[in-house]
Amino acid sequence: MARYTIASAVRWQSLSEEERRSRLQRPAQRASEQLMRQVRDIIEQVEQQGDSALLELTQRFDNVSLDSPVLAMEQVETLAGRTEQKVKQAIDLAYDNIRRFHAQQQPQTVDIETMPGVRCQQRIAPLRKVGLYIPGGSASLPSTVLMCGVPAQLAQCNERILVSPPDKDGLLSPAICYAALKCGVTQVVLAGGAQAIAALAVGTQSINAVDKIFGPGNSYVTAAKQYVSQLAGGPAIDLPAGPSELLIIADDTADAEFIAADLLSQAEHGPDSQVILLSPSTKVVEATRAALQRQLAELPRAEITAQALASSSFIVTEDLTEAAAISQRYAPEHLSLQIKDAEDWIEQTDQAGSIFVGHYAPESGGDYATGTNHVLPTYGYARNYSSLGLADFYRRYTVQQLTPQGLSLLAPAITALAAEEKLDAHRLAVTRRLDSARMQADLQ
Ligand code: HSO
Ligand code: ZN
Repeated sequence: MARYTIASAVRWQSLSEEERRSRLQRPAQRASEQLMRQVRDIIEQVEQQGDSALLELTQRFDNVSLDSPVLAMEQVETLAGRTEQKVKQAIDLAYDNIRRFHAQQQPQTVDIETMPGVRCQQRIAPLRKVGLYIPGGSASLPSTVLMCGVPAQLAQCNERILVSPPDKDGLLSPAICYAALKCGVTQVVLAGGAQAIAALAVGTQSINAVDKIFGPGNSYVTAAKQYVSQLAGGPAIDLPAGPSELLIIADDTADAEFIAADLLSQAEHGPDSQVILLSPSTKVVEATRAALQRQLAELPRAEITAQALASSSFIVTEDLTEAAAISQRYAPEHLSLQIKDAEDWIEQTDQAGSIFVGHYAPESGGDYATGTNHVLPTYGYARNYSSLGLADFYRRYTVQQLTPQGLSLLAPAITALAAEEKLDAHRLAVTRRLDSARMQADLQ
């Protein structure tokens, strides 16, 4: 049996501030200048040559030659029909739960009178055109189609364009096609990487430019999303994305085999995934390290997983309160609370993208089927960003309506503030109305 290096455990109290910081540091993430330059060249090429650039770049990077970057809907249907029955059923169940949970997230409209005659509304409107990026290759993820596609469908975004890199036959997996059809995707584009993001951002002969781009991707995709979101009139993007993370807090009621299984499930995403275990129980930490050693050897993706584990942390804390404070400081993408009365700890550990409560909530449950979204803030952004939800597929706008009475009630405040800011035209836009015969008549 292969032996892998599992990082050794450390006691938080024995670490200096410097060591603590380095323990909780994410691997450097800034896109290198070279990567940014490549991404910019690709985007410019797509901007100038449209579809033909897309085809050429797909040939270069994915090694497939296509006639068109668009996969015809009939083809999508044919491919979807090849989905195994049990995969279809799994997608159906996941779809239902994700739909149920997201349907309840309808953003609030507001319609009130702030003063008599002063009506203010907040209205919402679906984004018209959205792009859903679905990674391909060894990380081809039909579950991500659901996470982006279901809320787009619920919000009724008019155009929902799925882009994903083609496999070696120039196609997409049956499961991706099946999930795409369930979500009522309106167009399927065979393109990956920065070129796919470019097509969504600037449009080509056969692909419309979109208002917002969703979905995770590799460093090229992430850099391209950042780049296009800064273009004048460019699309919005969902979240700043980074490698996956899982932080587990466990006490001596936890089962080391469960903890190990969860840590591995997140570590297998890629060598740069980060997993952290915090526990006041040295016994639990050591039992988990031993379980990892055993379980890891059985995994098909053991090599990748082991690389992620080599940079993971096993930290012994004074108590659960200290563990909670460390978790808040790290702000993980996923937080798992495998402790007694776990629900009571949610508020103290709320700086996380998604929280898994108790011994029977594996992180993979949320990845696929509980109903929550798996597109989540990483890299500490759980402090200031939210998990993907229905609201992200809408925009809000406001409306105000004033009666003559309403305007006369507001007039003293508006004119005084305009005078204070020395913006005379602002003040006059009010007083010219107040002084008008028309308003005097309407006030009667
Ligand atoms: N855990 C990933 C999502 C995913 N897992 C998709 C499996 N498939 C997000 O961090
Ligand atoms: Zn996962």
